[in-house]
Amino acid sequence: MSQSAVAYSVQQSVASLIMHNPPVNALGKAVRVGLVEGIEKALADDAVKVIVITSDIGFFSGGADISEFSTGDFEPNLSTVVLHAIEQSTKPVVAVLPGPAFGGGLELALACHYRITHKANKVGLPEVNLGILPGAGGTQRLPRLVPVQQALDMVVSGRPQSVTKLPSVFAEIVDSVEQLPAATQTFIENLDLTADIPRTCDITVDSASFDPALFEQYAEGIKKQARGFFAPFNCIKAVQAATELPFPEGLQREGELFLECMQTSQARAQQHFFFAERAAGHVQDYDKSTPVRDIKKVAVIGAGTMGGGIAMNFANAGIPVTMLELQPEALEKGLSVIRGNYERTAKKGKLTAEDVEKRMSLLTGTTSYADLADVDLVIEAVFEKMEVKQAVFKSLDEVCKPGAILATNTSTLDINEIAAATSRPQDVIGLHFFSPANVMKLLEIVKAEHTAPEVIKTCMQMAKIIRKVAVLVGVCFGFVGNRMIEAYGREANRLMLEGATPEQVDKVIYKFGLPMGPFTMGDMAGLDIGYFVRQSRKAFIEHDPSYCVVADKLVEDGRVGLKAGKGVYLYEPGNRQPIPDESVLEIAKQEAARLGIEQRKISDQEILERCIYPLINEGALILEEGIAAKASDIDVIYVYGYGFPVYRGGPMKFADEIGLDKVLTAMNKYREQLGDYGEAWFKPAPLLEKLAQQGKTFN
Ligand code: T1G
Repeated sequence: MSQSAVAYSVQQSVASLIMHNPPVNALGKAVRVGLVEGIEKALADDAVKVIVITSDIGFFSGGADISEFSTGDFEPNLSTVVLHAIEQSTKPVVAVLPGPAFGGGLELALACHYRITHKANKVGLPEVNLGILPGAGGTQRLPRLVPVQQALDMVVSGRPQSVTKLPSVFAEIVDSVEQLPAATQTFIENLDLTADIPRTCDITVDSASFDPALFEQYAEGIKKQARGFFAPFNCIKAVQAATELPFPEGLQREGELFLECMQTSQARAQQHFFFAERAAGHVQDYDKSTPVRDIKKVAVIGAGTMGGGIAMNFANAGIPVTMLELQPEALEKGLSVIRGNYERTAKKGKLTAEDVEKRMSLLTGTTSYADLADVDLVIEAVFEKMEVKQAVFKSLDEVCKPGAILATNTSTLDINEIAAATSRPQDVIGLHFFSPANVMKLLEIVKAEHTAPEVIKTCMQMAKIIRKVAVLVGVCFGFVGNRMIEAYGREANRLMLEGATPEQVDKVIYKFGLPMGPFTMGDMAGLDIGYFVRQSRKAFIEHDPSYCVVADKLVEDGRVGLKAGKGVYLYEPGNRQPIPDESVLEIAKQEAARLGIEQRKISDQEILERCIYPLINEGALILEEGIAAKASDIDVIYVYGYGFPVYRGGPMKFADEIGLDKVLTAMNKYREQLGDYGEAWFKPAPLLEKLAQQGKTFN
């Protein structure tokens, strides 16, 4: 078996170990065994003078096999056995990288004595994104080959680097991958086989090459963006060890720090999320034989905030977009807002002036539906009112060519009803972008009752082209993300009635790891959004007289949030810093008295449980109804769409980690404790009850 993972051949005194473990040459057991066997064979063969390690697939290697982490097949001996055998080889070992080397893949290359690649290639140490750190010598060898600061940046950020930024790592960087075989041959021919073999482990980091305070300053510098994470700080300690300890002890220290990370719930959560993200793209609604429609021309209906952001995604991907607005001035405004967005990005150096012009040239405006006759995909982003959307779809149905995909960006309305306004419901789908649409990576793709499989498949693939993370969901109010957030917002408002302050609730949720608490988020988004949704949802909430009563009063008093300078909090002009406002607590107190709710001091733990567990419970109901195909899809939606901390894996993974029995017990406790309100909103989902009783998990 190991042979098929690493092919061995000898030609003109060169032994080649060619990794072949598609799709990314993950360094699973078969590859590790194959590499060791290959090295042993080459060392035992007197005819062999030089050893080459390379790959015959697109990647050099995507690193350790992450799926082994949860199966227990992962042996940390990649470093101590495999890479040690390579580095200590008495014959020179040359790594030839035809493609990217990440994680253990780059560590494998660093353990070789020479490295050759081509200038379009990228390498990286992304382990920190899995809640761990490079555990096969990467934190010890990289600082011996590049400046310590650059090593820190690579290890702590996990970001891939162009090889051209790492000249000291490579013996040769050729212009193109096609030149690699000849360049390798020439390199080997010119190799002085009598010279000492250059082993990275023999290099000592020059302590004068960096400020001793670097590591402490670095840890201080990442405090904000790495808030709540564990691994980034262990990454810094591991690189620091490379500058303070001899190689063997440094490797030992790296191993300790690696295992410390591997044992955390954060590592389990982030490794879960790695696969969850990819699993979202595996849907049962189509297969390899399902055709895909060409998307060469797109139209967006509505040039407002959402329409403009949506249009930018396609222009960024080089796809021409026609924006339709019936009012010429609204159209002009929409296009100028887009130009302004691009120019602001250019000012930050992320776009050139010609990039801006190229993107703008792809955007055209029209006030006439007739101009949409030949587009392949239309995305409607008009006012969130069913009659308005149905009128738009009726017009689209009349002008668009057969086979054009008609998508709505609605965030809550019933897409089956919108589809019914056309003669082609099979071509109607939901593409729910999150605001700001040109920034947020999440795209909820909503399949309606009659949506054709090829329309779903086309949209799932188009999402990748516009660099979105797509999750396929079903039709219900709010689909997945917004339906679950309703329970979360309801609880936050109810807790305020019961005596918690908005800042206490926000602080608890911020500490849990979300970017901001529910009240700060509501003020930023605008309290009027929730207000109008509640107006359209009277049947759903009328049995609960306390439902967001304070928020409703604030909106009716014109306090719609940051944009009005006052919402739940007050805001100084031009300043987004929320300022607590006693008068809001007074309103809560009066409303509580009117509703017969006794105010009390509420613990942080109760606040956390009452905001997060109903969110999880709603997720269980969504799974039961088949609105989401799998729990990990809900996790992807919450991490990418709502900033749920990735080191908790998403709401459903978080529930798995603390135990569904704990969630169920708490749901029943509040159901009991909160009387009619508890009876209305804390009824455990049958799926939660069943899995908890069976000792199972959502994922
Ligand atoms: N292990 C197992 N499976 C992997 C994998 C890996 N390292 N990398 C990718 N896959 C699977 C992936 O799940 C998907 O499967 C398919 O390959 C294609 O992936 C000791 C301990 C390499 C940039 O973190 O970043 O080394 O969904 O869709 O867009 O220090 O995959 O088709 O069934 O992402 O071309 C460190 C993780 C590991 C890199 C390719 N390495 N991978 O992107 O394809 S820990 C990483 C990626 C480690 C050592 C430590 C990307 C990619 P399926 P894909 P892609």
